Amino acid sequence: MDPWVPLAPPAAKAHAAFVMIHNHSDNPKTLISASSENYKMVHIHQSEEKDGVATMSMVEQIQIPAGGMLTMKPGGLHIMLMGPKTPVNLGDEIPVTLNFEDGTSVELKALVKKRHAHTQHTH
Ligand SMILES: [Cu+2]
Repeated sequence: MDPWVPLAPPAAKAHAAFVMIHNHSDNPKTLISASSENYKMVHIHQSEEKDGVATMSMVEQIQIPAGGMLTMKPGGLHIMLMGPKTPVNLGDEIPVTLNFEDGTSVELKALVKKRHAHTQHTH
């Protein structure tokens, strides 16, 4: 639901994508990877603050309980899109595929929007 990418400076070598994932099934679902044809590499990252310093670490997999929801947001879990193959502009829809452990996948179109000034994400 509501996938989006904050607009980054044109020279940015990576973009973050945020999405809310609802698990409507009766079984837990495990997100294991993400991909995009528009980027060279895609990782799932977790941002956190340690001793006042923002850091990001790679997430191997994330389980979403049956009937549960996973919320990605600035400063937390995000999809890291690295190495854009084409320029990214406001209003673009970036194709992102989420892959789950059970072999299913979900295709998203992440809308490029302006971010709020207070949610900085730097690399
Ligand atoms: Cu990241």
